[in-house]
Amino acid sequence: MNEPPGAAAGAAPVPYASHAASGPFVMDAHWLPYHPDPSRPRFVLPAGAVDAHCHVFGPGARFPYAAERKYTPCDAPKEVLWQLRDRLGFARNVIVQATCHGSDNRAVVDALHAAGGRARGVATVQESVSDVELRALHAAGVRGVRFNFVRRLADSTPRDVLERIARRVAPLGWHVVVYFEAVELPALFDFLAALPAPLVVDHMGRPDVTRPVNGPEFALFLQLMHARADVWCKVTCPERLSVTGPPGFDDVVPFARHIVERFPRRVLWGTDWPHPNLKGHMPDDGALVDFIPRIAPTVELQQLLLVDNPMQLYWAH
Ligand code: 0GY
Repeated sequence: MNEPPGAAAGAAPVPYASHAASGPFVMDAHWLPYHPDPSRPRFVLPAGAVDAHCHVFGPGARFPYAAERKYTPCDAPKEVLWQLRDRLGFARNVIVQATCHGSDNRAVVDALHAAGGRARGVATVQESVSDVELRALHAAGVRGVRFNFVRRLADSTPRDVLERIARRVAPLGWHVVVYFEAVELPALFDFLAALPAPLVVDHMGRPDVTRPVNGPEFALFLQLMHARADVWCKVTCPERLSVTGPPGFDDVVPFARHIVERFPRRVLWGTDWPHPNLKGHMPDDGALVDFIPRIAPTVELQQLLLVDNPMQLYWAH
């Protein structure tokens, strides 16, 4: 991947792969940086396709990583995300606040302002956030908040606080993005089923894909999808969930395809670039795009997954 198509005349292009943290930060010793030169996918995305789960990291020199972070990544700035978007054939991005930035949303907001309407965001806020701040986030393009229940990533927040945040953002037309692992769902189920805002679940609730797709663990996740009509699911991260691994991530296909076919109007897809905290293998993002037709095998399902659903959730209001 060479020049960033959107680079301003005369400005030095940001190299695709710089792969270091900047400012006072040093990336973690075993950090796997994003792929240095993703392939152009064979699968041609539908016009207007949205990468509905990706992040920006820093650069740390400009947007410092949070003191309470659990990891220090390599910088992954917005200019590189735009290069990836164009290389893969996406039209738009949904940039999700990553835990390494805590509740300081400046890197995401900066990216949204720079995106010319081609990006929306999901923020992390504390209960102390003011209404003025929420309105400014909305004006920048934020349409949701993220609650992270994965303890290796974020300290826990009391549920009554989360419930009050959900109640405050719902009138803005926002939703709550929730990230949890399947083993936590039994304890979270009633809380999630009652949260007073639409829900978007990251990475299918992280099923253990060594368990049967028709077994009780995945059935509980499907029960959550059935429990309310405003739960959406990101059928993302085969590279994170797979035990059989690349190139096919075959063990993830039955789970994702089941959700896509059962809930075609409530699914989203994203790259998860720059793929934080992967161990052992960094995917080629082009190959990830080529995974899509295996989980959404028809043109109609692909149009819903990649265009209509994310546009409804992020660009309709
Ligand atoms: C993801 C997954 C992970 C990290 C984060 O915000 C984050 O730090 O979401 C993970 O480590 O599983 O969706 O990016």
